[in-house]
Amino acid sequence: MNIEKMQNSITQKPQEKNSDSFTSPSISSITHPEQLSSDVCIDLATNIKRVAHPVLLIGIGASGKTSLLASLLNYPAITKQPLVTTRYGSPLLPSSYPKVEIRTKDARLFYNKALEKIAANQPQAGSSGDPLYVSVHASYKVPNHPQPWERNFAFLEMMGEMIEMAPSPGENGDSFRSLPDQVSALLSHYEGPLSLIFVGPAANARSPIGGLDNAHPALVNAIQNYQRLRTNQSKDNLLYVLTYWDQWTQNQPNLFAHPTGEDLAQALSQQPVRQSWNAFRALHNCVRTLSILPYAPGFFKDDAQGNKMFLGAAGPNAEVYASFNEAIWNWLYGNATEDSVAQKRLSLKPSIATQPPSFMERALSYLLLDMGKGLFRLSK
Ligand SMILES: Nc1nc2c(ncn2[C@@H]2O[C@H](COP(=O)(O)OP(=O)(O)OP(=O)(O)O)[C@@H](O)[C@H]2O)c(=O)[nH]1
Ligand SMILES: [Mg+2]
Repeated sequence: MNIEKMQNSITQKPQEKNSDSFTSPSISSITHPEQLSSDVCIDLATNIKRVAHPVLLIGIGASGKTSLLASLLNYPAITKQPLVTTRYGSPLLPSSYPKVEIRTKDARLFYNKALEKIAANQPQAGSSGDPLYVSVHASYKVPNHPQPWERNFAFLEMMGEMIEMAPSPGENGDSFRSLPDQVSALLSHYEGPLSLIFVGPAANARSPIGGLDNAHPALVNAIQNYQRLRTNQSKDNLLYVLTYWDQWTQNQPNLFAHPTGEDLAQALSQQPVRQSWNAFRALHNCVRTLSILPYAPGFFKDDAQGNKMFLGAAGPNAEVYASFNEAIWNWLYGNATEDSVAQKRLSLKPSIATQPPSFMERALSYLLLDMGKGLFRLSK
């Protein structure tokens, strides 16, 4: 296995020259992100709607959100014929947003440095630890079309601690922290379809407050908060990403690369994963599409201190990691084309598409196997 090559691969994403570095966010900013006035919440939702399609990544600490985003952004640089190429996109924040210049700089730094930070096991987010929207301009290569299809995405980068269990029972009367204003602003005020990715670990996520047993109840709470706060959910597309798929399928390369619907159903039926999976599935009558994807961002290795080192989505399983990322880029393409003037859901790779379910499919209430390679759609 050529580890050096894989390490090189993680530095290949085109990087803008910027020598700035992050400072670690303080604990209080993680648990108390900057509050936004209702006017700023509305401005934020309106401004993002003008320039981008929002993608909300939600999951607890160490569930794999940042690794997923870093791998997704690195995918074009390490894949032979990528579906998509990216660059940093248009500014997303309204001028009324507190410390708008610093937050915009943080988001740009994230775009440029996410992968390096993951590889070095260093904290992400910005200097404050507040949730960020990272602007990513994507150019999709459309078969038989000379011009690419272009769209700006606003990816949420948030520390999972913000939605975990509150340290002392009774804080705000809740066991869990509620969603920060940066997220609830979009749920309450964004008119138009959102793409939501709920990140549920299949195995062993290391969380400051414990592993899987805490991850899934916190995710249930976040899903219920989505349900409670979201005003226009009938247009939303939701994806449950079952991360740590590599750990769950350890030593079973075929299962890792080619899971069937049954394999996936088995992984989802384990406690405590089934709690968040059931909460997610319960939204099937309310939203536009629900999908499920087993996922791993790339190759990890324990270093001498026992820390996990991310060595990139290359190496012997490169094609599998690419297929995971392609499934997500393709899903986003479908969501964003439907969201654009065309109002028609398109697919670059029909085999990994999520189309709205047909009448017959709606009559069914179990997992539909939608593709051989990763993205499974739920019937509505
Ligand atoms: N084996 C394996 N390890 C993973 C996977 N996803 C993430 N990790 C590891 O878990 C660590 C935490 O992942 P992150 O992507 O930082 O998790 P996060 O959800 O962004 O966590 P917060 O930012 O604290 O909310 C990473 O440094 C990796 O070492 C995965 O799918 N498989
Ligand atoms: Mg993170």
